[in-house]
Parts: sequence; structure tokens; C-alpha cells
Amino acid sequence: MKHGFVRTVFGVAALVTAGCTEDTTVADPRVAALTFNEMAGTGADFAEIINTGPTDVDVSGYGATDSNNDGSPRAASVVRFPAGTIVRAGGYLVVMYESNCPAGATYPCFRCEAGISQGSGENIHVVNAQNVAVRTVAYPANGAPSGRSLGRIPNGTGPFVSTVRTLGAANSP
Ligand SMILES: [Ca+2]
Repeated sequence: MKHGFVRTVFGVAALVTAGCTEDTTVADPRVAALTFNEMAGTGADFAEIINTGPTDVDVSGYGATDSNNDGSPRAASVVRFPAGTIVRAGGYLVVMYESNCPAGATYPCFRCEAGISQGSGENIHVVNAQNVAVRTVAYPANGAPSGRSLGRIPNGTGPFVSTVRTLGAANSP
């Protein structure tokens, strides 16, 4: 069971637990152009990250994970991005949660050995080498029905709405 997230504002997660509010991300200029862009907690769970900037971003040594019950990054589940992992300018990185990466993926794709909680929702994170969250998004309970996803429209910048699954590609309503 996962509890605790409430809302996220572009990389600054406001975590409300038992009446207190806590930031779960740190400022990190290296990943400033990255944002969660699409996610699903059903079907093959995944999260897509987009590089909205004009230059490639090297995320070697960073990682992705799900959350502890308090919404913080779960260190035990971190999948580490290996040396040479680059999110191209305007490009994508996909993390599959307890699911395999699509065959023939042309974008960086990694498998995290934890699922995204569809029933109760949870925070999902990009973490730095110290497992501190540098990007966090709250996947809401039942955020996407089976076969669909929750993605930003317009792609990369808009609010999260119901979308078709477009792993490693621009979102579509
Ligand atoms: Ca997409």
C-alpha cells in the first residue's frame, strides 16, 4: 500500500502527510530541462521523461524509482542509469516499472524492479547518485485506464490528461 502524495508542480513535489508539507526534490541544474511527460500504472507500468531543452543531457549515474509509503524515493528499487546515458535534446528516456522495455527501443529505456501503484497512486522519482529526488511526479490513483496513459498535452509542457501510450514519442490525446 502506498500513501502520501498530493500534488506536484514541475519537479517540486509537495508532499502532504499527516498535515505537514515537505519538498522531496532538490534543485539540480543538470536536469533542469527534464520533466516527467507520460506515465501509466496499468498495463506495462512506465514513466516517460522528456528533455525539453536545446542540448543533450547526460544522466549517467542518476536513476529512477518508486516511493516509500511517505512518498520519498525508495532506495531499494532504484534502477541506475549507466555511464553514457544521454537524453537527447527534445528526446526521451523511458523507465519500465516491473515490465520489459519495448523491443527495438530507439531511446534509453531501463527496467525498474518495482511497479507503480495503480490502485492508490504513488510518487515516482528521478534520483541523483545519492538517491535524492531531482524530479518527482505524483501518479494519481487510477490515473490511467488499462491501455491508456496519463501524459502532458501539449507534449512536454501541458497538464497531465488522458493520452494514448506513446513511449519514447510525442504525446497524443
Ligand atoms: Ca510519450
